[in-house]
Formats: sequence, structure tokens, C-alpha cells
Amino acid sequence: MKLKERLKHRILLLGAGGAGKTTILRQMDLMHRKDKKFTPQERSVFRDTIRYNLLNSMCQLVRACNELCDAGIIEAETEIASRLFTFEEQDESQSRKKCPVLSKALRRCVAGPPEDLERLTGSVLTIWKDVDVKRVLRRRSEFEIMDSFAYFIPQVKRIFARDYVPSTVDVLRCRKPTCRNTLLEFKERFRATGPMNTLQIVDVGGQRAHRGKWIHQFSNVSAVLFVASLSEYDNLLEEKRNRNCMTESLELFEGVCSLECFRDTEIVLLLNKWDLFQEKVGNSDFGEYSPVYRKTKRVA
Ligand SMILES: Nc1nc2c(ncn2[C@@H]2O[C@H](COP(=O)(O)OP(=O)(O)O)[C@@H](O)[C@H]2O)c(=O)[nH]1
Ligand SMILES: [Mg+2]
Repeated sequence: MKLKERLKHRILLLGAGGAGKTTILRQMDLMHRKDKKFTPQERSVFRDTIRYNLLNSMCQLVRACNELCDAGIIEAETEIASRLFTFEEQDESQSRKKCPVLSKALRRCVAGPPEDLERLTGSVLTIWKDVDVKRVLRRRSEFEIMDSFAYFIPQVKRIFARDYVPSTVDVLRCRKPTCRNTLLEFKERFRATGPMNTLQIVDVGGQRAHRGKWIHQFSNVSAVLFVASLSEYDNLLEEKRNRNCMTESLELFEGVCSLECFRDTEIVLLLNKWDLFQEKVGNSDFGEYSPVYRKTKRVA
């Protein structure tokens, strides 16, 4: 991307929900700090969300096991699993309607007495070690589970400990859907001897419900950074479960590129989640989800 030296540049981060926009913003924020760290106070803010991420992933995993595995979770663990669910399902019907991602009851558990969480540590680890769970995980594309679950679940002891303060990596792995536009501003020289430019990076909510608000950010944009997740090709959209994520991303990208207001604006496509793509592509045939790729492969 080539930006002319100007005093101020606005760069818009666009892309579907979960593509990684906010994580990129957090990384840019870190890169422009002297010590490359978030302060303990900043990290503490993420504590409950990370605990929620972990517990929610566990519930998603247990539910998937019960649905996809013939035996379900083995007998001894059914009780443990149901304990996890009691936290989630107390007022599921109420909260799901209002907020499909954050369930109220789970949040209550996370913010509740520390003994509640500590009691769950063993249950989480027992389920995580189960062979059936490992088998079900190979069928990941068939159910919904957040990307960072494999990072968070094995660290449950540390995360549920009373004195837990998230690390910088924990913060980068944390999933909290963006509801309000966020602005990050920093100064950057494009050439060692050039003038100092101010870069304003705008992060928006990517889920369908938030895209109507994008238009308010479309003026005075120097560049659009469109983020798409490489690893989502076999996943279904969080907000519409019969819609493939890659199709959603491609159509959204086409839509952004064809907007009249961006006719003279630089648009950069950033293909994110390379690490997850590498892990996944051996087990899940990319060609099954991309007719263009399938055709090219056959010709080659
Ligand atoms: N493994 C991995 N996870 C990522 C990467 N980029 C983002 N994530 C995770 O994907 C989830 C969604 O990212 P987020 O930045 O909230 O997406 P947004 O909705 O586009 O803002 C978070 O849990 C991130 O930690 C990546 O390159 N690799
Ligand atoms: Mg976001």
C-alpha cells in the first residue's frame, strides 16, 4: 500500500465478523508502544471475557460431542458436562434472543464467586482429555466453536485461578465481538527523513447486524484494509448457520470494492489466520468449498 505523505490518514478496517480486525488493531497498538506491552490494568479488563470464552468453548464442545458422537460423552463425564450446562441454560431462551453470542448465565458464572470457577477446572480438563472429544474435534466444521478454544482450554488452571491477570497473548487471543466503532491513532514516518504522519485506524463491528453503521465511516478514507479469514472456508456464519463464511466474505469484499465512494481509495486485502489455515487444510479439502480451486486443480 502506498500512501502519499499527508498529515492525517484514515484507514478503515473492514471485513466479516471474526476475521481478525480487532486483533490487528490490538497488534498495531502494541507495535507502537515503547515497551510493546499492555499495562496490567488494560489486561485485567479482559479477564472475565477470557474466562467466558473458555467456558463457552467448553459448552460448545460438549454439546457437539452429544450431537455428533454415538456414545456422547462417556458416562462418568455426563454429570460433569451437565454441571457446565446448568450455568449456561438457566435463562438461555431469554438471553439467546437478545444476544446470540454472550449468554447471561455464563457471564454470571464467570463474574460470580471464585470457588465456582475453581470447581470447574477439573471438569474442563477431564473432558478435554477424552478421546471422543478429540474425535469430534476433527469434525470442527460441523459445529460452532471459537477459534482460540485450543489455546485457552488447556490453560484452564491458570485462567480460573483467583489471582489471574491475562497475559498479552491471552488478550490477543480473546474474542469479544465489536459493537462500537473504535479508533486508534498513532504517528508514523514513511521515510526515515520524511515528515511525521498521523494514522487513524478505524475498527468496526463486522457481524451483519453492525454493517449498517459502516457507511458513517466512509468519508475521508485514505485506504481500506479488508480482512478475511483464510481458515473459515469450511465454517458456517455465526449469525446465519446455513451460510458459508468464505462465501459471505467474498461477497462482502466484492460489495466494498464496487462502492462508488472507494473508487479512488486504496483497498488492501489481508488474508488472515494463516496458522489456522495450515492446521486445517490437511484434514478438510479446500476444493470441496471452492469450485474455482477444484477446477484449477483438475486442469493442473
Ligand atoms: N489463531 C489465530 N487466531 C486469530 C488470528 N487473528 C484473529 N484471531 C482470533 O480470532 C478471533 C476473532 O478475532 P477478532 O479480531 O475479534 O475478529 P473481528 O470480528 O474481525 O474483529 C479472536 O479470538 C482472535 O484471537 C490469527 O491470525 N490466528
Ligand atoms: Mg472486532
